[in-house]
Formats: sequence, structure tokens, C-alpha cells
Amino acid sequence: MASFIERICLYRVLVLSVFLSITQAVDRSNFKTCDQSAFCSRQRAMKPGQSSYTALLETLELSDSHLTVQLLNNNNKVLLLLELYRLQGNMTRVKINELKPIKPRYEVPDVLITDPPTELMSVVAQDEHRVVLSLGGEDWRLILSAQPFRLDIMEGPQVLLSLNSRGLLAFEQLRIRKDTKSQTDTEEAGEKQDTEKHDKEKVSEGEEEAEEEVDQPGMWEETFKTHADTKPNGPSSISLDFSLPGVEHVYGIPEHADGLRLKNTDGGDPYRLYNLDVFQYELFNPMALYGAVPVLLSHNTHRTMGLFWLNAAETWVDVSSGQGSSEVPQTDVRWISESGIIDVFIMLGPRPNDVFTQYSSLTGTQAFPPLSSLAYHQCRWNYNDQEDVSAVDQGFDEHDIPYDFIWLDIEHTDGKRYFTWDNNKFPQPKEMLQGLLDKRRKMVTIVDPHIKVDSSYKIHTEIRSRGYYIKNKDGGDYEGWCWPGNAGYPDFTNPEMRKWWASMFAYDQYEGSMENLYTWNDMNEPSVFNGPEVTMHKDALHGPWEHRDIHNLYGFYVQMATAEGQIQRSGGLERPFVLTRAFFAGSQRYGAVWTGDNAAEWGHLKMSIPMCLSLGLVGISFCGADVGGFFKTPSAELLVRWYQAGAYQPFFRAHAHLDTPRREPWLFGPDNTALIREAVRQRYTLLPYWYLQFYHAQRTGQPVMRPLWVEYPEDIATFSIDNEFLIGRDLLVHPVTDERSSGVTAYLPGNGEVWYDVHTFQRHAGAQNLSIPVTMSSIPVFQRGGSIICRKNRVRRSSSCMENDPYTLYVALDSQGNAEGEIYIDDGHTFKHKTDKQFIHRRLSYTANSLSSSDLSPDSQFPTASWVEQVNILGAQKPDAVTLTATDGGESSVEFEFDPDTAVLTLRKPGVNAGVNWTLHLR
Ligand code: MIG
Repeated sequence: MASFIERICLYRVLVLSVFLSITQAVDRSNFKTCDQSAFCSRQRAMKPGQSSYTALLETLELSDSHLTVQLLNNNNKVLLLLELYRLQGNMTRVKINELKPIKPRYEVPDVLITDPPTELMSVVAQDEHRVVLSLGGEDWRLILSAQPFRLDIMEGPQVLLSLNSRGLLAFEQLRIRKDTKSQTDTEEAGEKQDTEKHDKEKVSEGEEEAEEEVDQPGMWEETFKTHADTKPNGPSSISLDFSLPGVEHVYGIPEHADGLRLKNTDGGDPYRLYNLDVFQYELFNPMALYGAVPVLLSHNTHRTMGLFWLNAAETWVDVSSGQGSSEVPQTDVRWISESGIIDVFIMLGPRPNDVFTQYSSLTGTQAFPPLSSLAYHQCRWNYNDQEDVSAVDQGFDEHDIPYDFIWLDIEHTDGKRYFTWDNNKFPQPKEMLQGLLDKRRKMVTIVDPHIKVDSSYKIHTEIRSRGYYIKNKDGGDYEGWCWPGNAGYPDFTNPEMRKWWASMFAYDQYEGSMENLYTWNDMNEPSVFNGPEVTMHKDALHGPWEHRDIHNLYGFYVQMATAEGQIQRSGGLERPFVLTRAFFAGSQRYGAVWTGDNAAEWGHLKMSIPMCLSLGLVGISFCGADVGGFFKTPSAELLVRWYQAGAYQPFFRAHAHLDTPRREPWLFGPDNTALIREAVRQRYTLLPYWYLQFYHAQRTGQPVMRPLWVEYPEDIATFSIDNEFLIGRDLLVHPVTDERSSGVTAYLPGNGEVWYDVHTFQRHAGAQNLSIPVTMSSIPVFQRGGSIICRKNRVRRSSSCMENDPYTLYVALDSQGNAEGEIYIDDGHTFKHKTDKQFIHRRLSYTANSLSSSDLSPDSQFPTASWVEQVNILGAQKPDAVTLTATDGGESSVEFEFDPDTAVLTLRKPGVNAGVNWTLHLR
């Protein structure tokens, strides 16, 4: 018997390893190329200049808030309506829709946080060829040319950006299908498409005859693999081109597993934005992934700009950089979407920070997360039962490694019925949660949006009876295959549905939940195992709208409703924490994202940097990659390096596939345990800095993890760097991401600046490539000279345990001997910082040999027990004496120590509360 079982086990291992080794990478045939997507190939086949539109200037109307003018398609005589808005904060909005669509076209709701405020636009000049509008200032102009239609945004004589300058505007008008015969037998659609011929069609009465419009294959139905898309509305795609003279570097449009700087797509596929569950994604590839943010940034030494293409349908983006006219570099960008309208925001910068401010004024800023969610998260698919959870929890204590959150994946549920627990494995969830709470730790459970069709499952029966499921094209509840088997998908676009979903997180609804239980939304692209491209059929219905129109928004709404549920269960008091896999523009308002199912490979470790940098550039700061890699098994070296890199990325969570061997930090021998412990401890000491960065991100929309060019916009050497990054302004990180590395070369930016190695305090000049020898314990990190960073150096078992711990200040002097920094303190988890102004925000400033703390927000208050324990001044000279002046005016002398080798002056026990005014004088 035993040998039989052994043989079965061996067989399973063999099958598994064969499976793992042959499925090395994505099965590309599951996902469409542009050629296989009818609208993309139709649009891309159109060459520059072929679309011909005229702006009918006689129809121009100018109101206080905007300008409208009709655009005539010279080929088919269809009229479009162009709306132009000058928005506050140096932005222009361009909307194009059909003048008289036969039915409304989808306009994306809920993503913009307000109706963007407009500014007065005035006509500066006008003749029969063009209209010149003032965009404010002396020489900001928008030129609308009539024939062919184009828009140019100018600063003085310089064109900053042109729209439709290549004549690729294309707007497929909604139409009535002439030939209804092939609708009746869609099975044969594929073969029939080629032979279909349609009568001449005249859509609008013009002076000239409209050209005959011949239906092309895939306009009225399309089949991919075995999946038919019925397209009851027919063709509805849109396209527009933008030219950026003087621009060689463009960024953004996540999510792609590709470098930070976007590549030319000439001759290959465009970057695709279509939220998909891609099994084992490949690197350096423009294929779509789980999330989509249709925002592109351009940058050169003079100016940073942004384009926000507000459309939630499947979208493809072509990028082509090269020489424009008169030898000036130029980048051309073309957006193609399957449905909806053209609604684009042009953000004119000019500085990187201005673009972030502009974009966040439209879609909001990063939600300020609970402090503990910035600490370390321990996850795997799966922690099997309560005993497993408690053993892992104890393992962390035994090995003296801090952690804040332990995660439960889908196996914790009763048969993949979310909001439930497997009774055998988790019989006492509250007891388990209380055990964690006692240690001031937390838990996350997964709640996916596919709902098991099961008449004894309350969540299902409620959604069904309330009519909240997405419908299939025939009006029944849409059903797809996912983890639970047959599943329905709630229509999260429906506000009633979201409200109901949120109410399911109430403590009396979600049985076994407690206040230290948070949520993970996976599979919300949505993933449908038996659907086209592993997602939902585009002809499924969300009320009046097709899934086609809203696809990229689905995951955004799932996370929105879940975050709302967490807020409500606490009576509006507590900040939520929700991790999502799918996302869209604006998802930053609802929590964190991760980069999905990566692999335990060095290339994936490297890729985590540009992927999170790209997300930060478009507002989503709270980003991380599975530490260790999801698929496959990392070597101990890769695992250690991944912890070291992940400790310096915003969302820091280890995760692993169900089939991989266990990899808790202590399973690789004492040396590796020590290396991982040290990396995690470094994260915990820096939590005050991370928290401050997120406080700023919430207020200003600046990314937390930043490409170097954001802070050094004139330094061309930084424009393509994606193996190092900044956290805020003051920390530069160059993780080791190569196997058996003996050294890295870090670029330290800033002419005349200095950087300090945070481990050795060695000082290096800026504007150089620095070779750094590394060992397994090295994490190359530098603090900017001129900055002050606060740490908490007494690491405990969770961040909450460190709440009242004292601060150590690291004052890194610049070449003039000055430094500045900030400290931010609040309760770490409620909204009271907002509602009751309960926080401390102070400036720390070192100048003329004295260091002082002053209040940046005198009308706020928060009692803190934390005091300033130590001050380290880097790049210092030895003083004769140090005295402290506290709020009450009393003066006392402070002990100090100077290390001439490192030039570090250590001031011991200034003994002053972190929330009050004080000054330290060095004499
Ligand atoms: O199809 O819930 O990306 O993190 O562990 C796999 C099981 C479903 C995919 C997620 C991954 C998670 C896994 N999920």
C-alpha cells in the first residue's frame, strides 16, 4: 500500500515537473495580436492622411466654458462634434463624439473626481482656415486648422503637441446593419465575412455623394478561437494621433512587462490595454496584462507633458519615435479604442511635478494607507489551516523577523465561496484573528468577484434575486467557469450592487471577520477561465452597456466597492486596505496593486522596478511584485535578493504558487535567514519615511517610487534608467538583481550634490557612475545630501508595536552644510488626520550649525509618546559643545561623539518629544 502511494506521489511530482518545465512562458495563442483583433487591424491598416476630416468653422460656438465645432468626414459625410475645454491648471480637454449617434456612446463615469473646472478661452484670431485660441499667459495658443482638421498647442512659435497632424482621426459611426442575413448564422461568420457585400450607404445628406462604405471582415461579428463576439452595435472604434516634436522619451500606459521607457512599436504590435489574466507572462512584451491606465507621459529637458485617454474599452497604443521635420526628434503616438468616445486630457506640465498635480486633479491621489500596510506581508497560496497560520506566525517570532500581515488565499473558503471559511481548516476564524490581534498583527483574506452558482450560498442567491449579475447577450445571468466552477459575475458598474457588496463586509455579514481582517481582490479583470482570452464575452451586458465598453473599468469598481465596505464596517473611521490585481485610471484612490503572477527568475526581479515605476508615474504609488516570484522556485540567492529589493518597494509582500515548496524566510539556513531578517528590519526602521512619502502622495499626487528623471529632469543620463529608483526625493536605491553579483554600478545624479551610503555613511559626489562592490548582505541605498530622514531603529514584531518608539534622525549635509526634512505622525490607521486634524507635521532643518524642529501645521495636533532618541549628522565636523533649547526655553547640554573616519557626529539622547519645537546648537 505504502509503495502504491509513493508511486502515486512520484507520478504527481513527475507530471508536475513536466508541466512546469514545458509551460515556460505564456501561451501567446490565447491572446489576440492586433492582427487578430478586427478593429485594431482595421484601424492600423489606415495610413497617415487617409482619414479626411474638415472642421466646419461656420458651426463654431464659443461659450464661457468651452468651444464646439463640427467635424465632417469627407469620405462618408458623417458629422462629429468636437468640444474643446481649457481646464484650470494648464490642461486642455478634447472630446469628440458623433454629432448624432443613432444611440448614445459610452462615456466613462466615476473615474474623474469632479467635473474638471474650466477657464475662459478666447479667440485671438480667426479666418476661414483656422481659429487661434488663447490658452492663457502671453503666448500659449491653441490653433484649430480647418482643412484638414488638426489642432496644435503652441508656446510662442514652438509646437508642443499636435493632434491629428498625421490624419489618423477615425471614428466609426454607429450604423444599422444592412445585411441581416448573416446575423442568423453566425457560426459561418468567419467564412462569410470575406464574401459579404453591402449596398451603398448614405449616412448623412451632404452636398457631395458619400462614398460607398463596404463592410469589412469582423465588423459585425468576430470569432477568436472558439469564441464568437456578436457585436450587435457593429463597428464603433475610434482612433487619434498625437505628435510630440522635440520628444524622444515617453513613459506610462501600464500595465506591461516592459522597460520604463516605451519602445517603438513600428513593425511589431502596439502596446495593448485590455485587462487580462495572462498565465505566465513574458518579459519585454507589449501584450496586455491585468490592469490598464491609459496615461502616457512625455519628457525632455525642457518639458514634461501627459496624455490621458479616458476610454475603458480595449485600447492599443502605437508609439513611434524618430526624426521629425527639420532634424528635430519627434514622437508620434496613436491611440485606438474599440468603442466609446474620444475624450483626452492634455496635461501641459511643464515640470514632472506639474503633470502629477494635473493628473491627480482629474483622477485623485493615492489613498493614504494604514501605516501597517506599508510594513511586511507574508502570503502564500495557501496557508492551509489555523495551525499553519499560528505556526508561521510563531516562526516569525522565533526567528525575530517582523511582519504585520498574514494572508489567506482561495483555499481558506468553503468551496471558493468568498466571505465564508472552510469549517474544517478554519473552524474558529475569530479566535485566529484575535490571536493575531494580541500580537498587533493583521490578516488579509481573498474575496474574488466570481460568485459560485449555488442556491444554498447566500451571496449568490441575494445577487441573483436582486438582479445584480452581469447579463449575457440574451438577457440571462452571465455565467462563466472559474475557481468555484460555474460562477456569476456581479455587475459592479451598478451603484446599487456596489452598495450591497460593501454591506457584506459588515462584521455581522462577513462571519468570522474582525477589525484586523482586510481584503484582497484577485481575478477582477475579470478572469473567466472559459471566456475569450480568459475574460468576459464583450457582448455581455451591464444594464444598457456592453462589457466591451466598460471592460477595463471592472476591476476598478470591484476594489472601490470593497474599500467602501471596509470603511463602512468601521462606521467611517478606519482607513481600508484592499489589494487589487486589475486596475484603471483612478484605482489609486482605493488601495494597492501588485504585478500579478510573475516568476522566480532574475529577469522578473529586475522587471519589478520598471513595472512599479510606470504605475507610479500614472498615479498608482502603492505597487509591489510578489517577493520571491509566484511561479517556480527561487534559489536561496534569488529569494534573498528579492527580499532586499522588495524591502525598498512600496508594497512589500512575499507570495508563492500552490505547487511550490514552502519558502518562509527561515527555511534556507541560518545565513539566509539572517540576510532576510536584515532586509525586513531595514524596511521597518524606515517606516516613518515611507509613511511620510505616502502622506505626500495623498496630498500632491507625486509618486512615492520615482524614476530619477522626475527629480533630475534636465539630466539626460537619467531618462532611461530603470534598474534604480528614488523613494521620495531623498533615498536612491539600486538593488542587486543579478545572480552571483560582485558589484553594481549606480548612477548618482545631481551636479554638485552629494550622496551618503546609508550603511557606511561614506560620502560620494553626484553626477557620476559609482562602482559598488557587493556581497550577499549588500543593499545599495544612498541618502541625498541636504536631506533629513527619520527612522525608528528599535524593530519589534510588528509596526504597531513600534508606535511609541523613539526616532533617530539622519541629517545628511549637502556641500553647503545644510539639510532639510520632515516628520509626520498620526494614529496610523483612522481618518482623524483628515476629519479632526489629528496629526503632527513638522519641518526639520539644519542650517548654520543648528538643527531645529518647527511646526508645519500649527492648527493640527496629535499627542505622541515618541521622542527623539538620537541624531546622526553625516558629513559633519567636530563641535566643541552641543546644547538643546526646548519649547520652554530651558537649555541643556547634549552628549556627542564624533567619528573622524566617517565624519559622523552622533548626538545622544536629546530627550525631546517628537511633537514639540526644539533647537540643537553646535558650537
Ligand atoms: O489563477 O488565488 O495572481 O496571486 O495566489 C490563479 C490563487 C488565481 C492568481 C493570483 C495569485 C493567487 C492565485 N490567483
